[in-house]
Amino acid sequence: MAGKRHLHTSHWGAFEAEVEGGTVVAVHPYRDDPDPSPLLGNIVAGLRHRARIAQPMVRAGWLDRGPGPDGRRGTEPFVPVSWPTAIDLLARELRRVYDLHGGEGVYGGSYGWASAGRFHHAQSQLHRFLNCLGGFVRGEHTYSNGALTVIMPYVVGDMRGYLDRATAWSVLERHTELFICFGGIPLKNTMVTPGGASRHPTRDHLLAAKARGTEFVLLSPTRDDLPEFVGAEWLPVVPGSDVAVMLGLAYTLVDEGLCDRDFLARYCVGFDRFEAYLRGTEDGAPKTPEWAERLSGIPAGTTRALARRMATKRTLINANWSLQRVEHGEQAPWMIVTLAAMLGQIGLPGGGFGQGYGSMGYIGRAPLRSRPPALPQRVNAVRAAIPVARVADMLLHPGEPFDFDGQRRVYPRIRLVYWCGGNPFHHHQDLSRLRRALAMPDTIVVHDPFWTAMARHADVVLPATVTLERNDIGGSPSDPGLIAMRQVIEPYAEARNEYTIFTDLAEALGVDSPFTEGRDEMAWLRHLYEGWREKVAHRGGPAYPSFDEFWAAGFLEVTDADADLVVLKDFRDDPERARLGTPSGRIEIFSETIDRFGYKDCPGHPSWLEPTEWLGAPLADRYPLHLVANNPTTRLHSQLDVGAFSQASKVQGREPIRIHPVDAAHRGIESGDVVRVFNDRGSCLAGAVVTDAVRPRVVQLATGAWYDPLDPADPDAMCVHGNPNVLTFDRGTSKLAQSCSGQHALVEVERWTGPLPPIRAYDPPLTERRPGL
Ligand code: PGD
Repeated sequence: MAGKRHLHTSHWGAFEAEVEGGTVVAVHPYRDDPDPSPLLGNIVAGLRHRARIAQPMVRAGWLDRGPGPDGRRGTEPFVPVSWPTAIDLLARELRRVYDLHGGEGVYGGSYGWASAGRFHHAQSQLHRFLNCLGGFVRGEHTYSNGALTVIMPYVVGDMRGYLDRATAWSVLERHTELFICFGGIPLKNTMVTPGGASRHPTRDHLLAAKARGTEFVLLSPTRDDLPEFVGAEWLPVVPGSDVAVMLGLAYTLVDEGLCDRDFLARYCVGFDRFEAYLRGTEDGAPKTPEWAERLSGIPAGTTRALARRMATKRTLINANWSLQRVEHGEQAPWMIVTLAAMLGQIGLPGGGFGQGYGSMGYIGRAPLRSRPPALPQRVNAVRAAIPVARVADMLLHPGEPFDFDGQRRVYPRIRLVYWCGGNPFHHHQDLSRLRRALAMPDTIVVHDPFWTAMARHADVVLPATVTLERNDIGGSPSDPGLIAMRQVIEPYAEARNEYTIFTDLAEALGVDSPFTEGRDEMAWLRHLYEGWREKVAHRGGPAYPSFDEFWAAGFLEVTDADADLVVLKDFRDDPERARLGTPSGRIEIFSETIDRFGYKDCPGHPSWLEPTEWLGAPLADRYPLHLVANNPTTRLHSQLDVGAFSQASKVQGREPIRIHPVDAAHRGIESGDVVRVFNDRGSCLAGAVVTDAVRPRVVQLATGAWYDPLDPADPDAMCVHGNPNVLTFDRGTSKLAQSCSGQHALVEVERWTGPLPPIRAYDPPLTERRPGL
């Protein structure tokens, strides 16, 4: 007999958990989802996996020697302790740090995706708690799209608005004639939305567009960045050279009189400065298609022909966020807007530019008029903040100045790092350097359901529940489903909800009243839902059912959303009335503000700036392969790497690395071999998959295999599992955004002929029992 099914949700979509005898025996896609994510296949195995953290743990050295900088993090055994001991030790350490150093000594940036659920969202819980204690140093922007969110306000006056309010897929499928996809529209990425989606419609939109006759052009080093069924023309661009191709297209538009000069005059500023650059008046190098071909490998004739097609058809130019997660990542998004402005189609249905249609599921979906409920975080009394990806710089260089977005700031000296719901060993670059940085603070605290590498590098480790073990409300700002995420199984071992952990700590520190406001879990859910319902009603929106009715029904269809949006339509209709938030009120192809900053790595107009690591760099003589370290197909980031779907993709237990047949043959590598991938920063093992879906001289190794150092005591140790962030470099995109540039690195690959080290990343660390704790 089948078990009882419970509706629930995850960042990769809604599902039904089938429960029998108190355990989840199967996970089924939500019945109304036309294209459910295969990542659902990872959930069941993760729930009771040995990699779950069973009880609070304290690093033996921290317990014995007390707080302080320590290079032994990640190597010493842990001492299991009771919850009262853990709360007492941690409350005393928090009190010490806040008394001596204030919130400026606490890094609570705690970047990461955590889990779906509006109340138990780990970072929101942490931030609320730390704000009750006096605040914390923040991380600004994201690893996902930090370069984009910093540059776009200078160009179009806002960014959040354009991400949330991109032209709708429903409009694109009806109007776009030519869809230029820099980085493609990989369906794997569109499966994911922070907070989860109840339906995944992107495949259907692409099918509808194709059926209507939309032509697709894919510029990417990997062919499967667009599904085969759209029949795209693949231009296998040299990684990191997209901006050169865009300039070659722009040059053709100017050279052949295909530019919409009226649009540029009416809606933009600074095109003259950019045109001078394009023609080579400044640097003697006209950015012709031939010039672009030398950098990108795309034949000049192809670029010219494409520019002509773009000028005659309703054209949407989309750049995925991967293009801005590289050195000088600000340039591609800026150049996309410039190209679209030159075509004069911005604000028309199906034309103009897009940023991230292939990066995240919510782009192009109808935004709700009232964002779903969220836990209020209170006010942070600390002003200090860093660009989020500069965390290792901050820990290694306290007191040193750095440039960011036109400001000169100073890195604070951090004594305590508190991380909930993120895994820097997944998301950060140059992991040897990160390990050295994590030796600097006095104390590191981590809450996670799993023994991630970050948990292993902490001093106090507290086991968190997963969503199926707690009650929550699931929803996202661009999805029509609000889901009652009812608890369906008991917490694993001694795992607790973040809210319970922080409530206990808040009590011990005397801030329970501002933290809890007297509510327990269910009272909060009721409070958040009812507050949202009232807000919707106040705005004149639909009358939604009461919390009790919603909770009993399990699902609410939210109908109050903006459908069929066309981005910048208002601006096109009346650029004076709908002025942009830029200094000129227009699209800024040349930005006086950015120019004034005087950053060589981000000048006043979009430019080709040669990356340090790409196939055209001198370093390519030693490391001749370009590594694309992109987001994975078989899991969300590093989440549930232990799951069945993720495990099924591994090659001899290692993360698959894709390599072109010519490069493989040259190195004597065959599919199924284990290979060593290396450069000056580090090395990892991976499992070879030989395929012509990657361009020659490109290898692709997704992020998310759990970091597994051969010798945990050696910060430079080889990762035996295939985490590409041992190879990537830890430098900001530029002085402007200082964002994550983890997508690219130069490497060499060789067959691994040594004994195959076991995978230990999923085994709990060594423990040392101490009586009475
Ligand atoms: P996740 O693996 O999602 O990675 O980096 P991020 O840190 O978000 O980590 C989330 C962690 O939260 C997991 O360990 C999970 O177990 C834990 N967790 C889940 N639910 C809960 C909870 O309720 N409570 C607690 N305490 N923990 C929970 C993602 C980041 O990586 C992103 S967004 C991008 S786009 C970047 N992409 C790249 C890239 O393209 N290339 C490279 N080289 N590096 C990247 N890093 C970035």
